[in-house]
Order: sequence, then C-alpha cells, then structure tokens
Amino acid sequence: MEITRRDGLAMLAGLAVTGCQTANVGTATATTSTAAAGPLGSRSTPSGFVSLQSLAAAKGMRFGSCFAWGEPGADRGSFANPAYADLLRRECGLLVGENEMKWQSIRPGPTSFDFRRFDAMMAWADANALPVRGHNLLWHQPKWMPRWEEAYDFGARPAREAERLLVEHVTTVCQRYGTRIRSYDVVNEAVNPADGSLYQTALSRALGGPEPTIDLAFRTAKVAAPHAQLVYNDYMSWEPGNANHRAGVLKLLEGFRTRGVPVDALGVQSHIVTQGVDAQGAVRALEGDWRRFLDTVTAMGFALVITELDVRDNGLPGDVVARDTAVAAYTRGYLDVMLDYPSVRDIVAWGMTDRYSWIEGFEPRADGARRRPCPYDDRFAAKPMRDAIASALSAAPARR
Ligand code: 9MR
Repeated sequence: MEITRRDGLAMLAGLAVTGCQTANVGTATATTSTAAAGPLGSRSTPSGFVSLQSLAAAKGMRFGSCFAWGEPGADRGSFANPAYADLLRRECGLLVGENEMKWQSIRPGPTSFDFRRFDAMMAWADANALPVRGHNLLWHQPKWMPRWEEAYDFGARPAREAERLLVEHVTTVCQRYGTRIRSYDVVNEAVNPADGSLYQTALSRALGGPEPTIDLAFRTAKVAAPHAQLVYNDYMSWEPGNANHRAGVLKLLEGFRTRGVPVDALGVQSHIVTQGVDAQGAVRALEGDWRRFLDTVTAMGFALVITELDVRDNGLPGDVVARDTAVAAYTRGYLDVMLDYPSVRDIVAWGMTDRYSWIEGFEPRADGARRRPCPYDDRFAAKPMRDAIASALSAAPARR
C-alpha cells in the first residue's frame, strides 16, 4: 500500500519528539489528556503523539472511523462538530459515512435522490485529504430499506422495473463520486443470522430472488466503479451464537465465486462482544473456529476489511478501569488474530468516542452504566482500547 504524503508528514510529526511535553493523547493512563482538556477543535497535537493512522500506514494499512452528518453546533459524531472533526483529523486516514449513503438517507422517493448531506461530508473529507469508503449501496433487509420501497408498485413487469431501480441507484451513486470513493460496501447484511438464509425485500421479490438482486448490485457496481474494491459487509462475528450466520455468509461467498460475481472482499464488521473479564481465555476459546472461517473466506480469494470495529462491554463489572482494561485486552486479542491475515489493510472503527456510539441506544447495560465501546471516552480522552489498537498495529506484520 502506498504511503501518502499526508501519512508521511503525520509520521514525521509523530516521530519528532521534542521532549518538552508529555505525550498524553493516546496514552491510556492519561487522565487529563489534551484531547479532553485542550481547546476542542484545535488541530494541535502534543509532540510525541503518533496517530493510529501513522501506525497503520507504517505497516501498509489504514485506520479510520465512521462520521456523521450534523448541523453546525450539534453534539454529534459529525464533521461539523469541531471536537469530533479534530479527532478524525488527528487519528484517521479513512472515513465512512455512518448513515448518509444509505437508501433511507439518499432516496426520499422512487424518482428522487438527495445527496445534500453526503455531499457535505465528502466535501469536508476532500478538504482534509481523507479518503472515504462507501457504505452502502444496498442494505438487503426490508427494515432498512425506505418505506416507499417496501410498498412500491413494481407494475406489470416487476423484474424489469426492480432491475431498473437497482441499476439506477447503484449507477447514480457510483458515478456521482467517481474515483473519490475506492471501496464500497456494495451489499450489507443480506444473511439472516437465525438460519443463514438470505433476506427478501420487496425489490428482491420483484426481481426474482435475493441472489439475482445481490449479484446485480455487484455487477452494476463493477461497471459504474471499475476502480473500486467491492465488499460484501456483514456482522457475523467470532462469539458463540454466530455459527449459522457464518455458515450463511460462507454459502453466499461460495455462490459469488460459482456465479462469477465480482466481489473483492468480505467486510468483517467486528462489533465484538466481551465474554467476561478473562479476555485471553475468551480469545483462546474463540480463535480456532474463527480462523477456520477466515481461512475458508480467504482461500476463496476474498480479502478482509475490518469495517465497523467497536466493543460491547458485556459480562464486565461497572467499574470503569476494570471494564476498560478488559475491553482493551479483548480488542488486542481480536486484532492480533485479524491482523495476522495479510489481506486486512483497512481498520475502521464504528465511531471514535463512546459519546456518539449506536450501542448505548441499541443495547444499554443492565446496570445502567454507560457503554464504553470506542477508543476514546465521552469526554474525548483516549482509553486503553486506543492503546490496544495502537499496539496491535505496531505488532502487526507489514503489508507488502
Ligand atoms: O450506527 C448506525 C446507526 O446510527 C443507525 O441508526 C443504524 C440504522 O441505519 O445503522 C447503524 O450502523 C449500522 C451499519 O450501517 C451496518 N452495520 C451495523 C451498524 C450498527 O447497527
């Protein structure tokens, strides 16, 4: 992987330790990090600070995060929030729109597109020389498609109309962003984790089934964005209870190869879940089956992308230090396994700070304590998880 000028400068800046200031951003033990106490929105970083992106770039990888739309002044994980924007610029070399490329965001109706939010995010990313991954061109579940799509009248020739709609959607998005987007989650979460079957949507029913629909999304993306890495993205993970999900994903991937569908990589979302305080024990217990899964995927010629890393702190005490320590150890164990696969070049966190993480709303802790799923806490101070990512990157073999 090419190390960009931006990475090179960041690395030099990171390595130029002047010794007059303690590097506390990115140091887990810091209680008063500059990120927390400093002027939010400032671009300054303490000397000695080496960003996650710089550590990744040194190994031929990239580190990044999702970011979101937000009105100026809104307290969100947005580029318009100076504190969050500062964190993205400081740590990341890759961004992903959390929601703003989804059909629900850009397709208010069957004949209209609304790119205002995503365009603004792209403009900010461009202005900061930050590449963006596309997420996603088709979230293949009825509950994540726009309401109008599930109620749509596909007319007398439903297959033809469904095809037209999907091709128009994928082509319009890909052509709009051209070579500015070089990796797409073309299809997201098509596999039902309960039994490994493929979901149906109104679109796929009209088009003749989930496989032809998913295949068409990839084939269209290949034509509309021939330069881009095309990814199937899903949340099958290594924790217990994921066997059917993994089997369903393998079946889908095998089908891609049999049918000659242009899919380059599996997006391993990596919404991982701690299994109690003994992280090393959990890693030992989970690693074997997980490696068998990854080995099967990579043997079929798919690359791997870590697309949505965060940690659900389950089975852990409320105590923040104990929890953060266990989350960090689990993250490190997981990343060590993942980074052992040379095709993993991109690691994307699903948010940089606990403050804006989706997990709090999705599954709050039973004890009422706030979730701590991200590398920085809700006051923008680095957590042990941030150091775990840094040390995993430092220990990873360099990519060629
Ligand atoms: O984090 C996202 C949250 O803000 C949205 O409400 C939700 C529905 O659009 O999607 C979340 O992101 C999901 C991602 O798009 C796909 N993988 C699972 C993520 C977490 O639910």
